[in-house]
Amino acid sequence: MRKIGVDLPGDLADQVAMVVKDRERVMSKTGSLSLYIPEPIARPGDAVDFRGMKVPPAGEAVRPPVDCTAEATHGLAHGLIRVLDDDGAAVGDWDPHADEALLQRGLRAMMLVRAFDDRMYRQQRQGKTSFYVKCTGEEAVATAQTLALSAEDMCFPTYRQQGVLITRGYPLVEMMNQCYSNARDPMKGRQLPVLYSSKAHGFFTVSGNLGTQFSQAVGWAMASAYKGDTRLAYAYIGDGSTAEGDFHQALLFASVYRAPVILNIVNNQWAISAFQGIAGGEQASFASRGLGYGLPSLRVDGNDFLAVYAVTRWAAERARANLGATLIELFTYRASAHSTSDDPSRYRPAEESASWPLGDPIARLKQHMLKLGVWSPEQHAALEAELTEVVRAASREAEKAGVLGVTRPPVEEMFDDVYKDRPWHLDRQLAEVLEAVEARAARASKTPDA
Ligand SMILES: Cc1ncc(C[n+]2csc(CCOP(=O)(O)OP(=O)(O)O)c2C)c(N)n1
Repeated sequence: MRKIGVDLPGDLADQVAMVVKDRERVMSKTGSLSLYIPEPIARPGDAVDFRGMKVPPAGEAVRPPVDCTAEATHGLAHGLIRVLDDDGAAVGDWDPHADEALLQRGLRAMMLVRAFDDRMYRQQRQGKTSFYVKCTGEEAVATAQTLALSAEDMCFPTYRQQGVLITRGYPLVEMMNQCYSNARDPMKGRQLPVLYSSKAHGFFTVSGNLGTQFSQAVGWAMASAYKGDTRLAYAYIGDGSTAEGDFHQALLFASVYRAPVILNIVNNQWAISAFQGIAGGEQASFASRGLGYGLPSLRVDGNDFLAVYAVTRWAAERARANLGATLIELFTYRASAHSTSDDPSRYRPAEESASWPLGDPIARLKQHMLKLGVWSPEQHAALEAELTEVVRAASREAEKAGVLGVTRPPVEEMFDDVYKDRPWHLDRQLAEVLEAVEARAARASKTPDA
């Protein structure tokens, strides 16, 4: 490998060597300039082989003091913080020593999210909602992080963090009313089904425009500090969405003003059909992007509930001590389709999800609890049955207010909650809408029965 004048740590040197080798390969083939187009390791029909993926042993990562520099997190940004080992034991510096109550809450929250997702996915297939997004395989991300933070902290989620709302106790019936676009839809028909919002639960309105969450969270966190408040912000972005400019602007502001914010990249390997390499994940870890902005940056096994919980506590402690922002990459796998509109069998092997080397977050926490002797297979089966019933009951309740196309929010509420005082032009539009509705009803009443 060509010498570049500085001694790089092992991982980074490997990555640089890979890029240089690749360039040499391309040049030798053609003799002229060409572009490199990243390709995933396997496509439908190919054998799945994750042997090339580096998975350091659990417990290996060192936990630095919270007042460390960004440079001190170099190894953590390129490595992988793991607590749960293959036998389900919690090991190493990052073990948060969770008590039994926390383990129970975590497992319940993750299982409830999965039960909710499974039912809503089926409801979409039955035509009761137009659209749904699951977070299967990623349940530890939103639940562990929310349990690690205060209920007062402000979340800026994407559409895949329904686990935040569920962990904070937002009623499942309300989520379903929105998904069903029925007469009790709390968003009154002005949002897509899964783009929830709840001020009371510190859950900022989910935006369909990717990447906005990061800059909004940093601005909110700066305002919190400016006002002398105690609340911090936490935000989410997908691996694909880190390619948006908002990501970089947010990191810069967060770093310069030491905003009390936790910036989370959920690297679930796929951005619909584009694999993470298209957003630059082959060249360097997503977490390592924070280092260039002077932000302490951590890369964590996103399917390890305890590791996710521990890194979030670390980042929160930093933020609350006015030490500034932390960038966290949650390394995970999107086990389900991107959404109900997607068909992953068109772009990745069907077995890829089951072959993910870091397993399933629910199975891993369950294994840990069984090992500790605080859980049993019977309790697990009973909880699964209980949560299925909780979700079914909520669904029955929501369906009383109708499902997609059967009822809808009252049209006269269409312009509410947009401005504090409704401006004249919206008053006029409302009058026109009501007139049109009345005219249609009058026409319908005059139509003779067929
Ligand atoms: C600004 C913008 N560009 C494109 C889209 C279309 N889009 C919706 S989801 C998605 C993929 C996002 O992938 P990622 O950020 O990795 O998050 P994930 O869905 O995997 O959680 C795209 C391209 C959008 N909604 N907004």
